[in-house]
Amino acid sequence: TKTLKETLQEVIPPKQEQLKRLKAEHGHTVVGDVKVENIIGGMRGLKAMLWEASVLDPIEGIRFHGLSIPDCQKLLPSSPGGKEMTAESMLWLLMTGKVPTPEQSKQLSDELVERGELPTFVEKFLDSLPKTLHPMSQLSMGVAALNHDSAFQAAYERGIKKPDYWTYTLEDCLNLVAKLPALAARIYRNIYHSDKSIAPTDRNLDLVGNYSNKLGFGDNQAMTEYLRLYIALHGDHEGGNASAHTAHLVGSTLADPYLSYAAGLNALAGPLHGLANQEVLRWQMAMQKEIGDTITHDNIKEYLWKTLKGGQVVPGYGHGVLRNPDPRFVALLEFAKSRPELQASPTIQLVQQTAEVAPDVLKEHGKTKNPYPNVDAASGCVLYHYGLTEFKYYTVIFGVSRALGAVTQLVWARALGLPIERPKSYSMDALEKLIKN
Ligand code: CMX
Repeated sequence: TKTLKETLQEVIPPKQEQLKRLKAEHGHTVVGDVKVENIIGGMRGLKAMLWEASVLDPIEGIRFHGLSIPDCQKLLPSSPGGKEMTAESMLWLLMTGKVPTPEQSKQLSDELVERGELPTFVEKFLDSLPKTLHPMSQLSMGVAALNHDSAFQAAYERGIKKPDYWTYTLEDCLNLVAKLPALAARIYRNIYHSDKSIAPTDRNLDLVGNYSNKLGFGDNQAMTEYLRLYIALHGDHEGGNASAHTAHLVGSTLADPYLSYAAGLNALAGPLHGLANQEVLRWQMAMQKEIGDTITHDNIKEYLWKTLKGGQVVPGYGHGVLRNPDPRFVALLEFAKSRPELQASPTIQLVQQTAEVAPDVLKEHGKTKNPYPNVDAASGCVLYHYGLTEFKYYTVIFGVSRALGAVTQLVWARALGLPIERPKSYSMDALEKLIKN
């Protein structure tokens, strides 16, 4: 059985050749044009990044190396005794473009478990932070601190050649993914349950099994399975989203993977991006409080209008690219539908009913280009039902997951020798001059 690194050693050379060919034969071929609206509209719609692992279709949603979410659910190995795909198998797919065998997925699990311990100084650092500091700030600081032991940074200082960059980057990336569960769980336990000790690492478990254990939910198999699905699904969402793009941009300066991903996490912590899953629960809870026990479509509609008329966005709805319900939202709700205890949950029912009403209200409101739910509309309610009720923590779980896609790109960017990112900017005066000419 080939390891992840050995598999990468096989798949990288043909891709390097492909890039060389594209550059030599088509470097000057025009594939699109730039409109003023792209420049002033956050580069929305501008196809100007290289990203191998996933493609987001506005209607169909995400595909990982061509595989849809249902394909991945069918093909990617699960953990022993479980049904949901593991984070390791998703990471393998993203990195190599290949579906791993169960043995390969298990081997990667074992390798990550070996790398999963936190340096003592990082533990002490996390323990010293105030409980009032947002969990996402703590996560980003913890990840940045891991760069103390960066293999890439040490090798760069020693002096290495460009073709060797990716192997040191891979080393850091695997260490980062491996340490994230311990880091993220320690933040949760420190802030919300500092009275009990954190479960030790179980060498027989996969990454998310250990994460669930350390969070304190290891006894709840359904919760652990939900976390596996959640973390695999949030792994990558094309290159242009704010967290992925940030990690990629910072990585292009040859800042090591820890610094690059810490930057990505800071982007994920914005309410228009990953923080929306925290915001959804906060908003749904406020709605529940206001409308009480009798939840009707009319009550929900009224609350939606109140939010919109108050000048706020409806969290969990809309998207920069998607123009249909997010298939990740669909997959997470399917999980909820498959379990009677989740079907009976008032929080989940409220989320489901909101999804039935909100699109029409948002269409009538007439602003958003996509009135349908995105992944954040559903991701928190199952966590809430199973007892992870501290919703300020939710984006941290997203952050554990999004590392899968971000590190994949860091490895590939170094393997392909991609340059430092440096787009050109215009002032408004310069744009007007350009338009007149
Ligand atoms: N509620 C109310 N208004 C919304 C809206 C929503 N859910 N979504 C978009 N709009 C508004 C925008 O604020 C914008 O208004 P202005 O013209 O006054 O600025 C208008 O509709 C057009 O926006 P758009 O082109 O449809 O959407 P964008 O690509 O600019 O933004 C997003 C996309 C996700 C930031 C936006 O839909 C939003 O704010 N949604 C709510 C927050 C959310 O759920 N974010 C999570 C996204 C997924 C993720 O990254 O995790």
